[in-house]
Amino acid sequence: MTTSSRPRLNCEQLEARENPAGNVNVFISGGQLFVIGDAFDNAVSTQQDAFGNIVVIGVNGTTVNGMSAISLGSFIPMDAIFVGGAGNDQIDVAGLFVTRQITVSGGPGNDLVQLRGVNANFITVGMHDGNDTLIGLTVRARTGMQIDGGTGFDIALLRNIFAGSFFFHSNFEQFV
Ligand SMILES: [Ca+2]
Repeated sequence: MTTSSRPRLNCEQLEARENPAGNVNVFISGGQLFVIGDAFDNAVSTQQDAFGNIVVIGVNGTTVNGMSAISLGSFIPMDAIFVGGAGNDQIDVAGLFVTRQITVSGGPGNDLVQLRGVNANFITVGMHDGNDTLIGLTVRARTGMQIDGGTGFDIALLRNIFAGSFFFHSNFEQFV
């Protein structure tokens, strides 16, 4: 773990203030957890604790369903889908366990995606357009993991990654 990129989630407040921080729409449908950003610069952290409680927290002024944070109670999602949409988004996922798949889409813009202590059968990350950063710390993809940087200059910082049967990466210009 390096310290160079890790504090970014909390240290871009000045930049974030230049644009509306927007709202992230969170809902559960058919056992799937959705965390969907809007066209602005969203910063959001989804965290699950050891008891299974899931909270979604807005960062740097981003709201979550119009509030600063929401609690979803204790449950294990079948899938979890994170979408940044347009804008320079920061998507943090910590401690999340899902039975099937975690899917993250940064969308256009310079995005930061951070996966910390997550566990899923499949993990798919698409950073899409922009100069993006993917941080993966203690990630367990029980069957496999696929990450795509998309266009732009994309950086991946991966530590303690387990991918059971496959690990595919494409369009990352730098691994640090
Ligand atoms: Ca966005």
